[in-house]
Amino acid sequence: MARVQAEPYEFEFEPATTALLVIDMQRDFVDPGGFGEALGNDVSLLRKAIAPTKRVLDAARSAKMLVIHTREGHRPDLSDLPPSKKARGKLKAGIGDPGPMGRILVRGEYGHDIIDELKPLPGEPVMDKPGKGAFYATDLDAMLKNRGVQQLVVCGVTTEVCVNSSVREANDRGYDCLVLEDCVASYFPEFQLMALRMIKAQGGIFGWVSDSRKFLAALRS
Ligand code: TIU
Repeated sequence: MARVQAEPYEFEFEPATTALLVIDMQRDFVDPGGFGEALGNDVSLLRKAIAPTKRVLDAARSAKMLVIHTREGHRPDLSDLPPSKKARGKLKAGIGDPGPMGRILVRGEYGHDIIDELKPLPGEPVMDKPGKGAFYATDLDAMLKNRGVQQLVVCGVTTEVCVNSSVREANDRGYDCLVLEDCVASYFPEFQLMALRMIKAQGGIFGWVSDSRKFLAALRS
């Protein structure tokens, strides 16, 4: 059993029944010149999560933990894109339209794929998800249950959107989530702070919060 210093209290986990979930570290959100930046966001805020997430990813692989990557995006025919999601924001170039890195958030396009720094290894599941939450319209829950996974260590972007949605979905399905605060990021510093506080408040209403250094120390000991 590994023990991580965390808030609101210590997080205990068995690496064999814990998965690392890396959420939506896609070029369109994280890389300069992508969709996120085109919307006026400062992607350097998101890029701070890359190096610590890489260290966590390497350690999880060495510990033989299950590693699952997610990508937000849609089928090329957009048949799984709700009209409400397409219309939201009244964007000139929105989901499905040509963007700086191919069609925006469309599967198979360059911008939709995971950044080079955190490239999945062969054999690591990559879950394509049409929503913000990683459980909605995916087989993530089945995949975790089939492997006996009960706990999740969570990295990725953005903290208040896809990370928070996924952690809430996981919580309702009976998983314990540990979110590593330096491995998740938001375009909005105040949302980063509050999204993490919401998870760990009220005795860990949605889960636990720690950081990469404490997680790595727990895996080493
Ligand atoms: N992955 C994810 O968080 N998708 C978003 O659209 N995030 C925003 O913060 N917009």
